[in-house]
Amino acid sequence: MFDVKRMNAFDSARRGGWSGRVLTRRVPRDAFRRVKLPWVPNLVQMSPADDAGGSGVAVPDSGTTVYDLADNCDFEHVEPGEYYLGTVNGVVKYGVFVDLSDDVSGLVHSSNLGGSYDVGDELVVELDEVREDGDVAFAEVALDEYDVERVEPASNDVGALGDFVGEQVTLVGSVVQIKQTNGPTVFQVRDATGIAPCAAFEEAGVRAYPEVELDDVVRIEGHAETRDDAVQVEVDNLTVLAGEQAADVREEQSAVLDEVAAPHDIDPLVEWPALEKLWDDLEAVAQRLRRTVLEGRPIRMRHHADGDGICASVPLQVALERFVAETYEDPEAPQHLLKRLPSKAPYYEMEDVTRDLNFALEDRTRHGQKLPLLLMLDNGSTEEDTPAYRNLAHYDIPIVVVDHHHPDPGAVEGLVDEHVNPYLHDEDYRITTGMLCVELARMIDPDLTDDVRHVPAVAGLSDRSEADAMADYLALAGEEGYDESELRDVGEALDYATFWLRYDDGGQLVTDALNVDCDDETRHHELVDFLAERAERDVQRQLDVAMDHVEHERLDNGAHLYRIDVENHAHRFTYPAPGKTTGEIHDRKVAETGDPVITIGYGPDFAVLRSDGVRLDIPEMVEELKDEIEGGGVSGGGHLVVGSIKFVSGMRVSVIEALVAKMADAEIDEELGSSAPLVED
Ligand SMILES: [Mn+2]
Repeated sequence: MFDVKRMNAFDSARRGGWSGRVLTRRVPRDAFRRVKLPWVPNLVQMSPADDAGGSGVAVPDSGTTVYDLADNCDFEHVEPGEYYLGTVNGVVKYGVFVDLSDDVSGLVHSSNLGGSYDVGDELVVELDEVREDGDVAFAEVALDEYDVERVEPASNDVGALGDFVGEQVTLVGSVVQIKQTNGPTVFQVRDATGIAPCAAFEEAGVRAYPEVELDDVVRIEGHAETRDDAVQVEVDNLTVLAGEQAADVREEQSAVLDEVAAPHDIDPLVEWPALEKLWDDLEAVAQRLRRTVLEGRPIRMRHHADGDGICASVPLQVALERFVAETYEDPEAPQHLLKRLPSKAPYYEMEDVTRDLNFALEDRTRHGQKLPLLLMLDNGSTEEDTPAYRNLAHYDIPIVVVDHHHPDPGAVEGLVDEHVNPYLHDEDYRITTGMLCVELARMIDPDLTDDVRHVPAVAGLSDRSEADAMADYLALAGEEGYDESELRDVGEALDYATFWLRYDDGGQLVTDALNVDCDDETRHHELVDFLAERAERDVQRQLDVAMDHVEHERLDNGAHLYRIDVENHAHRFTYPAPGKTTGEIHDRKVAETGDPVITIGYGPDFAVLRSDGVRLDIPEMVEELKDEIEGGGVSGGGHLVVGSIKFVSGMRVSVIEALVAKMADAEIDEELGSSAPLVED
């Protein structure tokens, strides 16, 4: 029996001989690929180092490195001539079997063994031989002093998991969702290349790894499998990384994510200096939205329930859906992470925000999702939005606004994270939100371009934009086969569909009507014809009745005033609603008279106002009426010449009388029209 000291890291550490350095060696990513031990006869036949008195045990110089393989290392990590920590897992007559990792084991023949060992003992070995049958033999190495270096396999990229189905994989990344199913706990784990579901099973419906929280950096060892045609990792082991290790991962991945989130560099659909002023702002939003997707945060879109709002939100939704699908292995991710909803009011109402918040908190509880980012489109710039924003501020819900309504920057500043608005660049409503968001959608996914060339023209016509660029946008839509009347029909069809959809997003119906991500062009045209025809018929029906009840008077300033009781002299709860009915009557009277015209459509407790050629200031008038009509309960607003006002029904006569008196005092200004609803001084 040879008296060879049994050396292992623990013993030498105890004797002070171990440097105590535990390093992590990076192995090339390719090295991870798990391979069956190659059949290479006698390829690796090592000659032992200096012989220790014929024992067969090599005694190298001191100060050498011994590698400690992580459990999920494989034979790729074993190199001839290097030293490894092995653990005895079996003792036989002719030697001992050692494990270097879960997958790397071999025999140390007694001729290569210095001492006697029991199961569980550690010893340092080197590769001795790989036999023809694939069996591996090791030889013990006697070391006085050595450094232990930990070897972890390089982690896999989520984006390349599909190449490793059926194989062992390691992921390092952040947890972006923790969902408890009736079976396993599913952790959605993000690295710099994508997001993958990782299923860990404790017991049916029981939370696995309860210590893991959202945003933790984790290391997952498991197997890549396919489930419903998508890649999923079956977790064997999950470790939460802490301290510096986690910080390093975060930093490294964050830098890559910034690059991946960068918006695509696109050329605008038309050359338009006014739009160019907003380009940097749009790119910042594109970056923000892509980053939001990469971080696993849901996005909730709220848009004005009109043609421009649809033209803004639908292309963005499609672009984001495609980017989510690219980022996530889970094919259902787009429907879980993106929600688009119309807002009936031209601002973010308490009713809407309460629903959104409730929904977000429920998703967090039931599906372990992060709280969403709120994306406001074609509204959201004004003081009226701020109570809802303040409610969201109680939670981690960032707000991004893309709008072209006249903003109150002072009011929303500090509440919104990004705010794109032409008024912030000395431009105005003529750059519609649909025009802005088509470019934004293309920055997120440029492949969408062919689908959306006609959309800015629809948006511009729906919102009566008088932009110079409208000619270019109409020409662009012309190239796609749309003439102006068809584009107007698309806008009318959207308006009509949105009216009946009420609080629903309309899904495929709306994408078919707009012809974005629509797989059947014929259906699109037939649908638009049908909806636009119905819309026109309904408007005509409404006006046939209402026009007989329009009251006319001439105001002191010479303007025509038309009044219509939309509650009693128009069909209720049908298309068009009071606002549009009033607008249609107004447009007809403007065309008929060619003079300055004001139109009031009133119900029991509200009035809708439109004016052309008269310098009204509706928000100012509302403020005055609030003070002047005691007990009137007056509220409302809008823009200079388009707006609405609410009051208590018992005070209607007083409120409208006072309102008309103010209108009669207003200056005539032929330039000011409601076809340009948001023009200000
Ligand atoms: Mn708009």
